[in-house]
Amino acid sequence: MKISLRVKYILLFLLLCGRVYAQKFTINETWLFQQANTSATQTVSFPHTWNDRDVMDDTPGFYRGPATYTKNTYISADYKDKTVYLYFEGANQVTDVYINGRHAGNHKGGYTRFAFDITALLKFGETNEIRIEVTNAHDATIPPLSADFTFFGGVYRDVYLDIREKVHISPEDFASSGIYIRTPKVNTQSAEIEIETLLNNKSGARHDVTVEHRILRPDGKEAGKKVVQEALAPGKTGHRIAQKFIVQNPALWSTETPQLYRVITTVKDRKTGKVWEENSTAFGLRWFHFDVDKGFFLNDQPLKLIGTNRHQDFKDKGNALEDAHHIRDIRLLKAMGGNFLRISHYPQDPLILEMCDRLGILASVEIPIVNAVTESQEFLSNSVHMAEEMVKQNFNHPALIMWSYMNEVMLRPPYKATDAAYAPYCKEVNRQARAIEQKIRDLDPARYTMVAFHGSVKSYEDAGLFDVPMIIGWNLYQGWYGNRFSDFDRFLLNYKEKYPHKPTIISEYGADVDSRIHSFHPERFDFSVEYGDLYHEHYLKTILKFDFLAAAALWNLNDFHSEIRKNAVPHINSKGITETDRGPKNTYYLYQANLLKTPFVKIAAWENRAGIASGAGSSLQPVKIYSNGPLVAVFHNGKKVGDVTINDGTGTLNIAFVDGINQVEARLPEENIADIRRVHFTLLPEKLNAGFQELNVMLGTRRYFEDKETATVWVPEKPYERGSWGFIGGEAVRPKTRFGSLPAAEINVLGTELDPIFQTQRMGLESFRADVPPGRYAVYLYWADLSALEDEEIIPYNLGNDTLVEETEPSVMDVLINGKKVLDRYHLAEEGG
Ligand code: GCB
Ligand code: CA
Repeated sequence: MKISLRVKYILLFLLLCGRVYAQKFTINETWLFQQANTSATQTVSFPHTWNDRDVMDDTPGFYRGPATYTKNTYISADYKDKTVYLYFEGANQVTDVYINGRHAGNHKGGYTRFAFDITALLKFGETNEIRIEVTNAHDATIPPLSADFTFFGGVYRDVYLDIREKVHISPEDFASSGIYIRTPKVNTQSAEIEIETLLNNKSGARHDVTVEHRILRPDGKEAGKKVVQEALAPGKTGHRIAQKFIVQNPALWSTETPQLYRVITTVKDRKTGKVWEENSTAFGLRWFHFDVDKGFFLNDQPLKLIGTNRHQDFKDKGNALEDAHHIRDIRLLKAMGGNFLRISHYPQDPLILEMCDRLGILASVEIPIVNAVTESQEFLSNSVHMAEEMVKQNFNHPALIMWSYMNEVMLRPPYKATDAAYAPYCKEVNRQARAIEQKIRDLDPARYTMVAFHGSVKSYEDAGLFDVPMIIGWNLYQGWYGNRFSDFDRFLLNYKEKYPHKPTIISEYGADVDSRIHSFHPERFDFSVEYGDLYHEHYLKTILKFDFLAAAALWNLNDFHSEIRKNAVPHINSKGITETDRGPKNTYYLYQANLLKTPFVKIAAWENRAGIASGAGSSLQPVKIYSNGPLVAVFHNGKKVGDVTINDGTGTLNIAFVDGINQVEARLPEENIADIRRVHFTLLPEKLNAGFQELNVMLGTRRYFEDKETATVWVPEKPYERGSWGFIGGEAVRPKTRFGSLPAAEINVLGTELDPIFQTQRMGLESFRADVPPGRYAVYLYWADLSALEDEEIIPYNLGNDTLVEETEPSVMDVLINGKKVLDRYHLAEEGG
């Protein structure tokens, strides 16, 4: 049986006290699962999603509809005088629960927690049937409506039975902990702590209770204690108790010292002394503010916030992750040197903020209003409800500094700016933003609010959004979706001139990287590792230079599922600095080199390489090093080959690679740390007559491609030269977009995962010639008809960079080898699909 970390913690805590007042345990195992579109059933465990596979297959779309989970479980007679809650950490997206056939509750929204009191529906000392109905069907009344991430359906987080005494701390205030801790005044001398506790009395009798709050310092010493007496009327829920403390010489929470206080809340019967409930809540003492020109300050110290966004999915698992996956992600961010997390685009597993508290990472969290709103009161009230859940459920985290609620909400308005309906739509966006903003500020005036805009000042002026949130977040992709890197700087300076009094962060920036693709001529949309580096090198430098940018969160910590995408890795958004399985990309090392204070050195990943011989038996190849040291010593197959000077975290050195294994070692001389990487190099002879073995060439591209599974290296084309090899005639295909042409087609090539090999081609090729020595050779032709563009949905977030559909003829060709026809009028689309 799986017991999550937190359950262990809670049980341990209670066991240490020697008494059990409340039991909260997962009921994740053995649910009978059935999708509404099939009669097949399956036994599954939570976390579960029904879309882990169909979002990656070659059939467009994935199941979006209803499904049920059923479980028969024995509920002990020992619980008959208790209150039993069924508690969900999250299910996507509308959930209905039935206990023994009777409706227990409904919840809307796929990313917030919820709890139902199921006591009255249970049969104690008997087996009970729990049925959960969940649907992830599109629902115009619930955000998100559309987005660049996959809406996996299912009960994809833990579910608990939460068993309490009749008198207990309420989980019914929007499924919060029932304890709200505020720290309205904190400085180095003292801190004010206000604790608000909500009590339920679910019995038919009046109860007189004492409520004790004990504050424990990070070192475990008591820092204050107060006891109040309360009378709880029969059936009274949400009874409010407020308590104030002043703590001297507070141990401050910071990114360097993420130390946590705790409040121990004990509820006892006044007459008998029976303990109804005891609860431990972590909190931190810190203060912060945003300055329009100087950025962010924590405990009066300036602190540039640099970090990432994060999506909650993983390779082959969809969004159904184990706790250990969530924990690992925050560790990855910390190990990168990051101190900021934008929890995008929705509230995530409770462990995320818990880990931020413990590791010292400041955070923002948001509700998932993405791309657009529905112009209806119901959509707004669902959004406001979600905002209240978000705030109340995450209230006590010292790591959290910002609440957010709209992402690029003017990116895909349902109307063109010239339509009559556009102005009313803008007005409605404004009304909804103000309503949510007001709700959040009422609930929590101690934190900032933020809304993320895409790079169009005009759109957000149209919607009047500049004066709604306290902080403007910019999602900027200059040099990716269009234009050049320098337009990022120019955009920000123009904006700052126009809006000098608005605290500002970069809420997103990023470029797709397929770590199998390399290029010595990196360009926009080639998905190469090298272009990703150039992009992030430029952005990071600018971000560090502009003091008015308080924070920046790169897009994204991890590659994530976006079913509709057709890039180098179809169905995946590959702007992660780690892969979907969290293997680091070179960009991750780039950030480590720039942000880490501890000595760091890493050789760029590129294991399977090939190149044409440039001397006797070797080929001179650049090797990139990431480090925070001034100078890195580099060794090749045991011999020192040079010292690399590091600038802005990187340096490059040419090494004469030999055919076969090349061991590269990079060492920081002072620190006694080193990195070693083995490169498998295929040396291509200058003239093919000298020992030719194998050649894998991609046409119409300057990219290299590593097929990591078979350790096959693909090299880019070159024009034919006598004695060597190459193409004769034709032109590289470059699909046109509004922002210029692309180096590869955006097409999901079916039946392969090596899409980039197929996504480039040379049209009108006369021949491909290779002057090989006489012998017997195998010729493999890999091809796809890239003109066979389907009529398809425009990706809602390509920021205008969609491929323009052109009228083209399907490819039909004859293939001749050494003048002999082997294929006659071969019709690619018909033969290959
Ligand atoms: C954005 C969106 C984010 C996308 C990202 C991208 O601006 O906020 O959801 O995934 O761009 O990669 O296009
Ligand atoms: Ca494919």
